[in-house]
Parts: sequence; structure tokens; C-alpha cells
Amino acid sequence: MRKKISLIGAGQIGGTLAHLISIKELADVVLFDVAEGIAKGKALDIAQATAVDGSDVNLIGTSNYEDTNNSDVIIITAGVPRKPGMTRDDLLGTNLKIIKQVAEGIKKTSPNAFVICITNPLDVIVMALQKYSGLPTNKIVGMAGILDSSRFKYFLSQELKIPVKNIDTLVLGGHGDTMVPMPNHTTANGRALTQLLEENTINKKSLDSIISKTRKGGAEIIKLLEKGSAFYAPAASGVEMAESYIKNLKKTLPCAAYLNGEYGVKDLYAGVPVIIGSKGVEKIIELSLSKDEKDNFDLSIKAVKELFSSAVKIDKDLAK
Ligand code: A3D
Repeated sequence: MRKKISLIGAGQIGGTLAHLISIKELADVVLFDVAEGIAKGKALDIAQATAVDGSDVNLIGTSNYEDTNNSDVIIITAGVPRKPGMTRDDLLGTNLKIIKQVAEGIKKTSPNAFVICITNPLDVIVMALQKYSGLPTNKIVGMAGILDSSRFKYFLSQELKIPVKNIDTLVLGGHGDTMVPMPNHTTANGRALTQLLEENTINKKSLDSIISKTRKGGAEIIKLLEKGSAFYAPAASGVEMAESYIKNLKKTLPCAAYLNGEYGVKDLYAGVPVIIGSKGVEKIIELSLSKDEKDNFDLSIKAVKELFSSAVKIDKDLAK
């Protein structure tokens, strides 16, 4: 039987997710949104595209949680995106309320689903989603690291003039201005970036500027779009996580996962490499970090913890 993916939020990312899932024939799709017309309209539009794409999946749009019953995967993008000049943290109050409603909806209808959250501010919202819904921590993850890594890869590929697929790298930590690109865990054409630095194929100044561009990658797009934030690369990243779960690919992917002592962090969601297979988050990979990387990672964790404290001040239910 075909799998079922429900997309909570049928906005820019939700619609793109639906089309990608349909093109890949990964699952039947339920597009859910409080704005029922948007969900229904996009489902109908993409369903008509299946005739051209040659894909065999069903799509429906709805504002009724019952239609998402027994989903295999749920991807959440419900919430407001940033406007030019805003930080992700500015979205906290509004998106926290929305995520509480979503948690109520999905825990009743799909308690066994693998849930991928994309709504910002990512690490704190995914943590709140887990607390509100009570679903197991290995079944709730946040998407950010794949996107941040894809930005780092893209900027490096432009600088080194090699195809993006020949670059392997990771961005860890929280999905905010303190995210941690990892030059020491980066290879280009199979060669360590540290080595390329030593032989001056890339210089320190260019690398620092690439790291800064990666951290500001989302803001650059928001400024250009004027309305809304990035959605193609975020959707592609969400689909990679869903596919690894549905097909039990056991890929190692950087995701916001629940840490229970790993990396010296307890009871917090943050970006680390994890293996995603049919059991959800099957393993957290603990990399050895250099002093610099560890210092930056700790700084990023501190920022996530501080924002979670602000969330608890907004809603005392999160203190439980
Ligand atoms: P947008 O196009 O505005 O879509 C959001 C949708 O959520 C809208 O259609 C709303 O009607 C809907 N919505 C609002 N409240 C509810 C609710 N209670 N239940 C169901 N649906 C609701 O935004 P978008 O798709 O561009 O972005 C969605 C979220 O993803 C935002 O919070 C962004 O900041 C975030 N985002 C995260 C990343 C990461 O890497 C983590 C990247 C890009 C965007």
C-alpha cells in the first residue's frame, strides 16, 4: 500500500513539498491548512500536474485533521515566515501558539507518524512540538542542518569551481545566527578542506566569508524576495528526511534531534548528524570536535537554551 504524508501548512514550503513528493511518487499527499482554499487549490493544481509528470499518487487539500488520520509522515510548516529585517527568534510568540494547535491535531490522528518540523525558530519550535504532543523523541525531528549544509556546499562549490555534489560537509548547532559550519569535517573532491587551506587553493578570508554567507543565507533570500522566505531548498531538504524514513535508507543527515547527554547536552533539541531509518532517528552520531568547533557549538546551544527559556515564559505548559 502507498504511504501517506500529511503536510501541515500549505504555504510556500508546503506546496513545494507536495509537488516534490508527488514527482518522486513517495506517498499520497494530504495538504492541510487553516486556509482551506489554499490547501484545496494547491492539491488540485498538483494533482493535475501528475498527468504531465507521469506520477501515480493521490493528493487532497483539507482543513480537517481527520483527513490526516494514520499518516506515515507529517511535515509541519504551519506558521509565519520572516519578513526582511526580522530574526527567526522574532517569530517565537506567534509560531508557538500555532504549533500548540498542530500538536493537538496530530497526536490524536497520527500518533505513530514520523514528524518533521520546519517551522521557525526551528530548534525551540520542534522542542515545543515534542512537549505539547508527547510523541516519542525519536519520531520528532527538525529540518535545518540539511538546508544549512546545502548552502555551505553551494558557496564552497562556487569558490572552488567544482560541482556541488563533490562537496561533503556539515552544519551543526541551532538553526540561527550561531549555527556551526564545520570546515574540519568538509571535503571537496574527496580532499580535506583543511588541506586545501594549507596549500592556498582557498584562503582563510574567503572561507570566513563563505561561513558568514552560510549563516546569513536565509536572510539574503528574504531580502531579495521582499515577501516570504526560502522555500525550494527547505522543501528539498524536508523530502530527503522523509524519503530516508519511508525507504529505510539509513542516511546520515544533520537534523535537529533530541539530545540526552550526547555532545554534553541534555534535554534539548539541536542540530547534530543522525541516522534516519524506518525507526525514525535510529542513532545520533557523535563527531569529535576541535576546540574551535566545540566552542562554537556550545555558543549555539546556549542561544537555543536561552530562546527556550523565553518560550517557557510565554507558555508555562512548556516547563512541564
Ligand atoms: P507560508 O507560505 O506563510 O506558509 C505557512 C502556512 O501556514 C500558511 O499557508 C498558513 O495559512 C498556515 N498556517 C498558519 N497557521 C496554521 C495552523 N494553525 N494550522 C495549519 N496551518 C497554518 O510560509 P513558508 O511555507 O514559507 O514557511 C513556513 C515556516 O517555515 C515559517 O515559519 C518559516 O520561517 C519556516 N522556514 C524554516 C526553514 C528552516 O530551515 C527551518 C527554512 C525556511 C522557512
